[in-house]
Amino acid sequence: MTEEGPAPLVGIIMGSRSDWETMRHAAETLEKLGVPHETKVVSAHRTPGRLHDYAHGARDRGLRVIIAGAGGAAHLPGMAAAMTPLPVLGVPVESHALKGMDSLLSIVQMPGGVPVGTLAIGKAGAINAGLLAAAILALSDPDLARRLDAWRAAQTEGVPEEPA
Ligand code: RP5
Repeated sequence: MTEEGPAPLVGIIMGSRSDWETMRHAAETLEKLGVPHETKVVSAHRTPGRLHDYAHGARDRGLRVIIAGAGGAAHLPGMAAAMTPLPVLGVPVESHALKGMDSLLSIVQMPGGVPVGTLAIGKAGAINAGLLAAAILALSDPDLARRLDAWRAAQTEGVPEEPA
C-alpha cells in the first residue's frame, strides 16, 4: 500500500535496506489493519539531505505518524523527531556487534524536549510500532478502532489454554 493506494498516513523509514527484514513487520501489521503507509530508506548519516526533506515535508504530505527503525548508532528516529512535530516511534534494529543494545540506548535516551516513543529491539518492536501507530490513528478513526479491536480479539482467541 504505497504510491498507488490511498494517501499514506504512516511513514515507515529505516536507515538501510538491511533493516527491512525487521521493519517489514511494521508494514505487515499496518497492512493487516488496513492503514495506508509508505516505506523508505532514509539514513541519518548516509543520506542526511533525504532525511531533512522527508521529515520537514512529512506533515504537509498528510502523514500522521512516523515509524523509524535503525541499528547501531541509531540516530535516525531522534533526528526525524527533531525535524517534525509528528509522533515518531523508534524501532531499535538488532545489530551484529551488540545485539541491538546499542540501537536501543541510542533511540531511547532522548534528552527531554524531543520525544521518541521507543519500542522493543527487533521484530516485536516493529510489530508493536505498527500497532501503536494504528492505535494513535484510531483515536480519530472509528472504523480503524473497530478493526484494531477485532485484531486484538482474534489474538486473544488464538491463545490456547493448554501448553502442548
Ligand atoms: C544503520 O546502520 C542502519 O539502520 C542499519 O541498521 C545499520 C547497518 O547498515 P548497513 O551497513 O547494513 O547498510 O544506519
